[in-house]
Amino acid sequence: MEKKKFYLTTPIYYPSAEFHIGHCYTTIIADSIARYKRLSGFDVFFQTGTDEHGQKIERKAMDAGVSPKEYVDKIILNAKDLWKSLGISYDYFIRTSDEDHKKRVQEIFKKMYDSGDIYKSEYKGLYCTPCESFWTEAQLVDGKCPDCGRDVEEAHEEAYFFKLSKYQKKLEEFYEANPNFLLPLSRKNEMINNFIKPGLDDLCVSRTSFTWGIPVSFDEKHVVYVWVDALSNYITSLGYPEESEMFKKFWPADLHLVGKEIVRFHAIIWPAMLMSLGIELPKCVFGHGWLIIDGGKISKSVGNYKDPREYINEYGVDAVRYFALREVPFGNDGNFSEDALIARTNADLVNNLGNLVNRTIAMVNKYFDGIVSNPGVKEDVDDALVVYANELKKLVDNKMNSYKVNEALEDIFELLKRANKYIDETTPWILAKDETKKDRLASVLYNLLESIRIASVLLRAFIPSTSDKIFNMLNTSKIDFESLSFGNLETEIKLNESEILFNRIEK
Ligand code: ME8
Repeated sequence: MEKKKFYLTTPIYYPSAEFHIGHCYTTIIADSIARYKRLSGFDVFFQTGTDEHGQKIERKAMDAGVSPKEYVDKIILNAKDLWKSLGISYDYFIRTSDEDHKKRVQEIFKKMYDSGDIYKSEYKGLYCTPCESFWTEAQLVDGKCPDCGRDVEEAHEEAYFFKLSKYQKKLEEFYEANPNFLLPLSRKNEMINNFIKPGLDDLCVSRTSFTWGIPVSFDEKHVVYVWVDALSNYITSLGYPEESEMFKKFWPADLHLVGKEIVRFHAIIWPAMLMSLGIELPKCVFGHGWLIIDGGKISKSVGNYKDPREYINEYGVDAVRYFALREVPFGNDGNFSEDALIARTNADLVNNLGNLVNRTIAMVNKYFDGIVSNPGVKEDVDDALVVYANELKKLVDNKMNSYKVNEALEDIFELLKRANKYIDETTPWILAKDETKKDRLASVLYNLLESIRIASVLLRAFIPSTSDKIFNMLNTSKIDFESLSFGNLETEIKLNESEILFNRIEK
C-alpha cells in the first residue's frame, strides 16, 4: 500500500542576522512533527529555508561592505550548522536566491499578470522597511508599524498590484467551508473579523526602489515584492509551475507552521495567490505564539539573545529541544529563560526520565545480571501502568493530529510518572529479599523496562538522541510504531551498560 504523504514547512527565515532561539522554537516543533509523521508511517517532506531578498538585507550588506549574496551566504552556513546541532531532519532547504526558485517566481508572477490579477498602477503609502510591509494610516499603532513598533516611511512609486480585493468573498467562503484551515481558532477569528471582513485592498507586489530581488520578467526595473517571492517558496521547491512528480505528490501542503506575526500573509495573501493560480490551498496554517524574554519578543534587531548553540553546549541538545516542545502550551506565548530551561530539565528529564531508566537498569543488573525475562506474574497494581502504556499510542496520535505537541509530551511523561510510582508501590528491593518472589520481581522489572521502551519509541519524535541511548541500553530492536503494544520487549537478552542520560543542572 502506498504511504500517505505529509508536507510541512517552517517559515523561510530572513538571514539578516544570526538565528536565535525563536527560530529554533518553530524549527524544533516542525522537526518533531516531521519525525512523528515519519514514525507513524507517512512519507514526509519537511522543508525549511531562507528568505533572502529585499531592502533590509540589501542595506545590511551595504553597511557591512559586502554584496547581499556574500552577506547571506555566511549567515546561511551558520544556520545550517545550527540546524545540524539541533538534529533538524529537514528534507529540503530552499533559498530564495536559488536560480530555479527565481525563474519559477517570475513565471508565477507572469501567470497572475496574464490572468488579469496583477495590473500596473501607482503606489502611495507607508512602508515599514524592517518588516517589508506596507500599511495604511488606519493600521498604524501610535503612528508606528503595528508589527514591530518602528517608524514607517512614506513611499510612492509606479508599481504592480495584485487584485486581493477580488478574493475577499472567496476567502470568506473558503474559511466557512474549512473551519480547521487556520489554527488555533482564536487566530482565525482575528483574521476574519479584523482583516477579511472589513475589506481587502489590492496589494502592491512590485518595487523599483532597490534591486536585490527577483526582477519582473516583462518589466525589469521592478522587483517582485518580497512576500510574493517568499510565499512562493512552498511550491517552487516542488517544481511548480512545471508539471513535476514532487508537486503532484506533495502539494497541497499539510501544514505551514508560522509565528503569529506572519499569519496574515499565510492566511490571506497566500491563499488568494493560490486561488489566482488555480491550485489547491494548504490544509492547515498553524500560527504559534512567541517566546518572550523579559516581557519582550526575542528579536534580531533588539539583539536580546545568545547564540542557541551556547545552550546546546551547556545543557545538551535534548534539553533545549524538550524545553521548546514542552514548556509553552502550543499556540500561546511563553517565557524563555535559562532558569526555566534548567527547572524543566531537572524536573522532567533528570528526575522522571533519567532516574527511572538508571534505577531500573541497575536493578536488572543487580538481581538478574542484566538479563531480561518476563515470567508474567501479574498483580492488580500493574493495571494502572500496563493499561495506560497500551493506550498511549492513541492518546499521543490524537494530540499530534491537532498539533498539541506539549500535550503529547505530557501524555508520554505521564507514563514515566506512573512507572516511577510503580517502583514505590511494588518495592522491588523488598521482593528481592524473598527467593519465592523471584518471578514476581522479574515481572515487575519487565513491566518497568517495557514502559520505558514504549515511552522511548514515542520520544523518538521529540528527543531522538536520548531515545537512541535508551534503546542501546535496553539492547532492543523494537523501536518502531508497530511495536507500541505492551509485551514486545525481547526477553533472554542482556542489557548493555547503563549511562547517565541527564545530569542534574546546578545553577
Ligand atoms: O518573517 N518566538 O522571517 P523571520 C517564536 N522571512 N518564534 C519566533 C520568534 C519568537 N520570539 N522569533 C522568530 C520572516 N520566530 C519571513 C517569513 S515565510 C514565507 C517568510 C520564528 O526571520 C517564527 O516562526 O522574521 C516567526 O514567524 C519567524 O521566526 C519569523 O522569521
